[in-house]
Amino acid sequence: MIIRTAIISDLHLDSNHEETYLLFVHLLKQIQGNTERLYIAGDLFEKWIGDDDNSPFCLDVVQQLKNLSDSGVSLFIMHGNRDFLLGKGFIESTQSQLLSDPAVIDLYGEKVLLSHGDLLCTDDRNYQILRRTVRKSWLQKIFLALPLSLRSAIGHRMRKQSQYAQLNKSLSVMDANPKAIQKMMSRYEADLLIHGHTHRPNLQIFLSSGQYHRRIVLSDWGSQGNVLFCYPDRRKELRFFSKKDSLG
Ligand SMILES: [Mn+2]
Repeated sequence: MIIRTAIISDLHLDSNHEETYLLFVHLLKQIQGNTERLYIAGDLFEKWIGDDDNSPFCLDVVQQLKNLSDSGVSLFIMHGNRDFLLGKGFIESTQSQLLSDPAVIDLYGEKVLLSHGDLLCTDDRNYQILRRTVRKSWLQKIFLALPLSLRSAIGHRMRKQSQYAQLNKSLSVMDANPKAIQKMMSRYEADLLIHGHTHRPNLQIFLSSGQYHRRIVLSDWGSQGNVLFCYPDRRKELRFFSKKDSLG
């Protein structure tokens, strides 16, 4: 039997996008029995306004992930910029483990740095200020104490504002900054960084302090899904797939 680890990011699951949801269900089915760990490197959801959101869609995704955990796949979740409010309730009900961002993970003896990727977009100063603000725990406590309907409305408005702000930003401002990449990798002494967020799938090899470093960027999901399979012989395989594709 093949043993491997799967890494995904930026699914942006939303009750309005059935196609992506079906790809997600397809992946979970395909990896059962042949994959020992699944890492979700942020933005599993398009939005998350609190673990008490009992909409049928949220409950269903939680159940799907719980079934995966029950089948013996270890599940690791990292916050993205859209779902950083995933909390204890979600982690407990899915039987997953919450990772810090970035997180050092051991992939078959290889030290790998996993990050959502928004921390690397340091050229977007306004975003970094917003990020620091919304991640303050006192602010999150106040937000989570509001009624769900109000949280939903606030989330919707913030999303609209962010979309509007993005219209005026150049593509390079919203990409990962090369210096920020090198800084993060040298701080954690890792020569492989895997992240998502920028929606620009990439494999980059670069020289830094006399050593080769690698960066793998996962893509976002839409009418196609994508998953990085990591094998014990250190082979990595980035697979783009549709519902018809076998991922065994
Ligand atoms: Mn993101």
